[in-house]
Amino acid sequence: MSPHEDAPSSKERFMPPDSIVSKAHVQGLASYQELYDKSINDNEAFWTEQAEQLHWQTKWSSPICKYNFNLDHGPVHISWFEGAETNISYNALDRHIENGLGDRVAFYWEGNDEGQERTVTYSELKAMVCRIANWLKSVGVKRGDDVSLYMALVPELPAAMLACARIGAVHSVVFGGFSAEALADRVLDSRPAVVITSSGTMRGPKPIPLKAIVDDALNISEGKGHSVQHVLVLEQLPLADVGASLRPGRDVVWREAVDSQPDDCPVEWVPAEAPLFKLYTSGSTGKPKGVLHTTGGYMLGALTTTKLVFDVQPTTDVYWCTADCGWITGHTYVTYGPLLLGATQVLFEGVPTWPDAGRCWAIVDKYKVSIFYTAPTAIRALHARGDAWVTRHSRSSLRLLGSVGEPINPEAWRWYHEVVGGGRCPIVDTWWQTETGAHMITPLPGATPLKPGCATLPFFGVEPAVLNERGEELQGPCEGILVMKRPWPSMMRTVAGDHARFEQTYFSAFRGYYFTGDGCRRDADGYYWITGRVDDVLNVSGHRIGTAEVESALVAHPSCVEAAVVAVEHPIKGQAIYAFVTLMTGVDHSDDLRKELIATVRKIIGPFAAPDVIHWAPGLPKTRSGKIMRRVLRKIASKEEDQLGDISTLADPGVVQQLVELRGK
Ligand code: 6R9
Repeated sequence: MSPHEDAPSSKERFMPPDSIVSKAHVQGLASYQELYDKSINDNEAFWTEQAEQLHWQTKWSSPICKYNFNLDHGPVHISWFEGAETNISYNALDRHIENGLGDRVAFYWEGNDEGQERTVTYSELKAMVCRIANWLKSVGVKRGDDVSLYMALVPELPAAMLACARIGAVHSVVFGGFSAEALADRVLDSRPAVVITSSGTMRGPKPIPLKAIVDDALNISEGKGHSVQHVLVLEQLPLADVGASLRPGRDVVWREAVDSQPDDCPVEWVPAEAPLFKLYTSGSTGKPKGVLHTTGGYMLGALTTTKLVFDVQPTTDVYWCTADCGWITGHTYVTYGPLLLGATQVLFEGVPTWPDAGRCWAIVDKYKVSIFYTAPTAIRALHARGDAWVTRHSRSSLRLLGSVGEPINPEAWRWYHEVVGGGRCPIVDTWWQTETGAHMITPLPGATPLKPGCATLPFFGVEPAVLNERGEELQGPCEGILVMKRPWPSMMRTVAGDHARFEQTYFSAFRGYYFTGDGCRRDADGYYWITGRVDDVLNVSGHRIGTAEVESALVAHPSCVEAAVVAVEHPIKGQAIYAFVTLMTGVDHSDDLRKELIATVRKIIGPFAAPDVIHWAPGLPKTRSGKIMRRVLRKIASKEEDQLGDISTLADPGVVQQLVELRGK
């Protein structure tokens, strides 16, 4: 038995409320189990039935899925719906309009500043998508060509993604917070002829000069041998205000180039396995890899998970996912899933703390948001500002909450549940990855009893296994490495341009399995608790401890708002635990507090997990998507900050110097 088996959190249960169960697509655990068993025992029948919800111009041939996961048997390959033709833009737009839903709101857009708002219906969105698609065609973009997008979260961004998909082009969205160098790397890898961007925008109080960054990136790319032919610029802020200029012959403004295009553009019927998009993501080594997703399977994964995990009722729900389209969450749960379902959603360009920490809840009340999906890092940041920012808003429209991106510590979970959700909204803690394309391990709101901090059970058709380091499958309650035994429709197909890297990263460590890179614990109820990346597993005196578990224990202390744990070498224990701790606003650090924090970890996990060092951290080094960069923390902890390597992807590189100064304090 794992030493953490009797952690208090594992005894807590939150049953699905009757009000949710009675309307849910999947009602009760027994229904989930029955459907899950069917999805595993007759995978073909299950996915065939689900796929009937979508439009296929040509049907697939049997079997629905062909694959090889085992490198010993030849190259790894995965294909779904061979022989079928479809188009995801048709399924997300035309299909609903043909069903009479053209006047339904697709987006309530809320800008960075209060008072900036737009409403876009499905018909209007389709017209916008067609105009962009016609412009793309006018500059020569064809099926299979790459297009890079570097924009803020305005309706034109998902519209541009759908425009690419409409004509069979492959989009590659780069988050509008990446630097010119990072953008150049991605442009050099996918070599697009066209880049779509905007002049610039505001993020909180800060102007972001997107076009100027694109210019810098394209200069770098040109110097390295790739010239982009066309840059389309949405004039969000006047060009002059953000120091942007247009390069004649290459750059055109949206108003002139796109607005005059026809409102209709026929869809290109593409094979189910036609590439839909590339999305660059970092691994533990090397430069970011272009995760490649294809059309048919991804479309089905996005649709079924959005429908069943968020239990979206398109006629009554208003759905809001706070992710940017620059991340996989924004691809699947902003652009594709909700539109495939015909849902109405909020698109928010700003940040949760601008102009104040109540912004999210003001938006929830304004649009009567019923489903809200965000990341633990945002939840902790809002928690730190205190309850009053939440409780001054009604939030009575909320019925379901979601979490994604990292393990959510039970303390943050409980705050989200009790304070944000008023105790009445289930939380779907969705575990998945850029590579998986869609939710993999997640509760279903009308079916799964919840345990705070637990991603619970596999989604339909997903067959996880837990391995030990020798690659043996563990049975029953256990702790080990999370792998997948079979493909699911929305899984990545390759690393763009580097299939060997795909095989090496995901299929070489354990033959016959997809390796997730995450560790997990399976409890006696068969629930999966993600313990964090296996590269972050600590081994203290022979005890395996997930960084996330220690972090979660630290955050359980009322003064601690965020914690990040790394291992440092220890002569006797092998590794010692070194914890960076961020305190609630207004709390001062002291030796007594240090002792209390250590005592909290001893109490929640056990004495062996007590941190040897507590390092006060006013902020933590994070990527722009909010993931803590433990690599940087490890260097600071081991006094090797002279060997930090590349920290250009940090959201705030200044945090490093602050941490060095606080060492030993
Ligand atoms: C969707 C997304 C993937 C990694 C993944 C894991 C962590 C994501 C999680 C979670 C615990 C959850 N992760 N969701 N860990 N519980 N609910 O975030 O994709 O950016 O590729 O990150 O994030 O470690 O392996 P991506």
